[in-house]
Amino acid sequence: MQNMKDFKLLILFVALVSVLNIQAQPSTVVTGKRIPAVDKKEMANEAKEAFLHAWNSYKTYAWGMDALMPLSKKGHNWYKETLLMTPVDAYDVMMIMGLKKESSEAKALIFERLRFNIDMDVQNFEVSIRILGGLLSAYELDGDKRFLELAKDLGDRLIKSFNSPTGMPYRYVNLVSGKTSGNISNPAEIGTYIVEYGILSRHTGDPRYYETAKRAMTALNDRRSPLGLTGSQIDVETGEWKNTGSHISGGIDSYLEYMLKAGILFNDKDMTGMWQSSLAAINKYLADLQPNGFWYGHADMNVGKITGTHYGSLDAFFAGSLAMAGDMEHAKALQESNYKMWMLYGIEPEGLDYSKMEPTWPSYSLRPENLEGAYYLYQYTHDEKYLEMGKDMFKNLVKYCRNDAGFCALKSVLTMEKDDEMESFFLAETLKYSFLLFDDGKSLDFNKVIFNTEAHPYRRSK
Ligand code: DMJ
Repeated sequence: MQNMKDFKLLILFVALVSVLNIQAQPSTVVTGKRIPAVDKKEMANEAKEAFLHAWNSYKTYAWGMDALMPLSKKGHNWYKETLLMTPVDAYDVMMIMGLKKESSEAKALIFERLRFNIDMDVQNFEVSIRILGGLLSAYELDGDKRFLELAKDLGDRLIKSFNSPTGMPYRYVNLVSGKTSGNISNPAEIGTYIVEYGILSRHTGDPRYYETAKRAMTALNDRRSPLGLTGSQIDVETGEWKNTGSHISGGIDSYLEYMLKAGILFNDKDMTGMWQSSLAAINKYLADLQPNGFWYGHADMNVGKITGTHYGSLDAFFAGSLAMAGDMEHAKALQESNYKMWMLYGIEPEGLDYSKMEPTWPSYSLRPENLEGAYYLYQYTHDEKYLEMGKDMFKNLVKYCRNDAGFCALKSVLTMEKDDEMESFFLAETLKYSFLLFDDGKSLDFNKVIFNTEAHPYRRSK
């Protein structure tokens, strides 16, 4: 952001866009009374119905496997044996939505089949945010100690990945031998553990998990450039940067999110300090005010000059983080851009060149971040505009992605051709945030929890 004058102009611009916005339905005024354009109860029910359709399809075609393939109408596993990605990721949504029958069948499946004593290499980051994260929120919401026992068993296997000369974790770890691989990693896969590991420490009384995850984040933070930016690839053995491109997108995103969230969840001043100085650098060097709105671009971590105007569905998470950090003006402006990206074709593309408003990567993977942004912004502002945004996005998602056997990712938002994929995060995150946006705190109080990057909620400490 160049200066305050620019930013004030942007706010005026954003206000004008909001007034002229023809896609979001404004509230109607009838005989002096403001009738809300969004029926929250109806929308929460639609989100719940969508969840039931996704879950019942998983049950019918992919029961016991990691994920559903909604075009082939069969399931698939990520590795040689199942880790029950979908049931574990989706369990807390069932609890939150009050789906008793579904949650008890998922719970029975988890305790009957889930085990980690399997000789296979797994991706540390994905298994941590989905499985460890899901088991821990299941434990907090349900109270059954067996969830914690499974989480501890998994945590004790994954923690071996941090056994590198720098303390930053390898990308892959064998669940039995602890053998590691994948020394060229990225900030997200190095710095997205402290929330889950901290919760594991809290419930087991063993500080080792938290300390290990924090050491890795600190090692990464110590290697930021003099401008305060991180690159996108680093060798966890030598600490040498392999790619100095900086941005807020996939590969860096949840590392930023976890500094902010760990600071709040564990009242950790070191984390808050790291987040604040990272945010200052990001706002100084990556924030990009264009005639069509406010975005974050790409720059070299050592130069700090924007050279790439790429944004995308993953970047959209940052509106929620900005709001949580109290940077409301940037948060509101960015959520306007998020919504614009979504409505450009009716569904957002994975990648967008925002200077031309042209997709650089036209697929859609059923991602949650844009709806997550609307949910966060609504929680902090109670401005109905975010309900309207959420309603438009959700309705289009159902319109273009639903089929008779679940919900499908899209090969291209230009053609709306469906793809044979329904990731577990669609249930864990996309449908959870959609439901919570309209449920208005009835099932889960936003102010009492912090979500991990896979939308698993944990209680804030007193
Ligand atoms: C999820 O697994 C998590 O939100 C992660 O941080 C990013 N990618 C997906 C959803 O898009």
